Amino acid sequence: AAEEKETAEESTPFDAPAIEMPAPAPAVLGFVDARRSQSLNGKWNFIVDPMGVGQPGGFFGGWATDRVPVDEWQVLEYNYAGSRKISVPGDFNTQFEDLLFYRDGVWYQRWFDVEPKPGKRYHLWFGGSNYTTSVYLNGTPMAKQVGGYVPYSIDVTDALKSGGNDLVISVNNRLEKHSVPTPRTDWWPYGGLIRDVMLIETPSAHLVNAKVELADLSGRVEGVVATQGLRAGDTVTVSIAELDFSTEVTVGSDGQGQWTAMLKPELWSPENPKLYDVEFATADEQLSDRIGFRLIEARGTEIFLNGKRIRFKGISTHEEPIGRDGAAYSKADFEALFGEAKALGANFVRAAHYPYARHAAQVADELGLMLWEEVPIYWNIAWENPETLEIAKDQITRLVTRDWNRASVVIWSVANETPYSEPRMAFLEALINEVRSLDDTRLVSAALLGDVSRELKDAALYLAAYGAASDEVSKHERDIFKAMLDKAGDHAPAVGSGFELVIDDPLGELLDVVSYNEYFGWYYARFIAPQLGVSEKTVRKLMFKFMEHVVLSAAFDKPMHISEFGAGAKSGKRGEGPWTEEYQAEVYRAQSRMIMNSPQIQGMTPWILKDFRAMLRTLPGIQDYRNRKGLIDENGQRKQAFYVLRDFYEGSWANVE
Ligand code: GCB
Repeated sequence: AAEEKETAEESTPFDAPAIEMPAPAPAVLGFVDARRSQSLNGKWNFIVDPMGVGQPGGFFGGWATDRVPVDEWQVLEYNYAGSRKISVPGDFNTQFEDLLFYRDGVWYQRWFDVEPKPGKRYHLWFGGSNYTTSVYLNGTPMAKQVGGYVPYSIDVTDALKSGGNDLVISVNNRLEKHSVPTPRTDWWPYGGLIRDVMLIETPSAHLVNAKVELADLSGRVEGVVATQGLRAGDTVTVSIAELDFSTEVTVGSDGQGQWTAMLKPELWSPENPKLYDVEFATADEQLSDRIGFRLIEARGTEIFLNGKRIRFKGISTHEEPIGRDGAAYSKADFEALFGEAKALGANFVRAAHYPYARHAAQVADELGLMLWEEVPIYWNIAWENPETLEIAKDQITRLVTRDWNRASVVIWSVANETPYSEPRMAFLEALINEVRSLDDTRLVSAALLGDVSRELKDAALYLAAYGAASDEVSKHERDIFKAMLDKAGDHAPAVGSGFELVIDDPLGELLDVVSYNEYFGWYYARFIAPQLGVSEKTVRKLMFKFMEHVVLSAAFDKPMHISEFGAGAKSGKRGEGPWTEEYQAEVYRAQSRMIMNSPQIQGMTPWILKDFRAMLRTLPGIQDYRNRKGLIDENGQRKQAFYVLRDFYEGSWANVE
């Protein structure tokens, strides 16, 4: 029923009846790259359905099977074979010019051959599809997944035919007020089968997933296995040949088992991204993964990796490759993207604002980049809608259980820029509890917004003090500043005294790292200028001086991270003022000074590595539907600020203390 609501605005006499669609398997299937599988990537048939008439059972016949008319007399108003072809993986928005701005229903169809073997189970596995996906196999409705960006699988053993199988998938990337995220975001939620699709074969008794983690610095390693079809008392052998280690884990009646051992592995770090081949074997199968061991901790206001104090020298990203429009989906895509982060001198990447393809964390593991992973709880969500909370929990559960063996992942972020309210606190607390119950070995954070209007009011007065003392502003503006200071009386700040900005969002209490997005040098000037009644140019110039005296801190005895700052620049645009490379570089210089003044800050991930698709960025000639805050443009051309940040990471910010 929900499917119909999402695809048809109002009901007509021709609507399809509601179909009950089961949900995909609740547990994420681990180790997919090590399993026996058949790739279903490649060219699929593709129909755009802006009217939402493909639902099976309706007047228009339904498009859940690949039908062809028996003769010229039979009327069927759709045809897969004659429709256009689309590449999977790959979003549909960027594969066809007419679909760039499309946010609605589409249908994918392909045939595949299989000879199912007795005693095996077959799982259709999706790396992620955006946003509402319904899967039909040989005409049978199999499952519906709501929410993009996370992996899911469907046991299709009973619906498979020997020989040719007709696979039809409807995907709708329309977002609603209650979806996660909501329709308005500063990125483009690319629609369709954006990631790998596989048919995975497992023994009927099989390993579903497993977790392996370093418990403490003595070198103790702990693990959990989750199986299906095994009987209580059956065993899973976990071995790491390089450490001469092997153990038999006995599973209980719930199919789960635990183990612990003193392994003293060589630890993973950005300098030495050591990974071990870890093997999991049952009587019927053998799976393996490359796993690293490391310990991440927050103590007081500091962060420690493997017991050593560190700083996150980071950069934010979106899931977009360099030099190609659309969603990134391959190892090569992430090697190129994260390779630029390495070239920047970064040891950390914030994978904003939603779960990326599984390759992202694999590549980060190999390159030695610490990773921040996030779910799309962005701006305002329907905090009080229980369905919304379910979707959010599904996102974070699937993300965590997919990547909990990736040493690179050190932070789970549950939200970005969510304004304070009681329902928001309850929602995020539920989510944080969910994360901690699944994985208590990583840090939990959220990018906070702060109390911007209060901050800007305080900052305006401070800027007035600078303006009153400056001979670079007009006499008229100086008079405005002086009048303002007179009015403030004793509250008027002295030039050069520290401007203290304290982040006290109560959510900070629930987090391990208090992260803050701030836009000094970019948005803030635009809001302060009209408040003061002076030109934006004046405010922007004063702002750079003012920023040297800003001290950021959090009202909690916890490490602080600047999860965003940035400024827009059109690649190659030179000169003075906003949108030039020089201006963006100046913002980065001023931000570096500000961060050096703020001892609680242990990490930063400026916004953002690469220019990215954002349909709310329309300015012609400059933005053209891209956010231009990248340090490189969409083709990989580096801007001046890239080098400013690299110098900072290799210089003043290089070492702790
Ligand atoms: C933010 C958001 C990010 C935007 C960025 C911007 O605070 O978290 O998604 O893209 O600002 O450029 O405005």
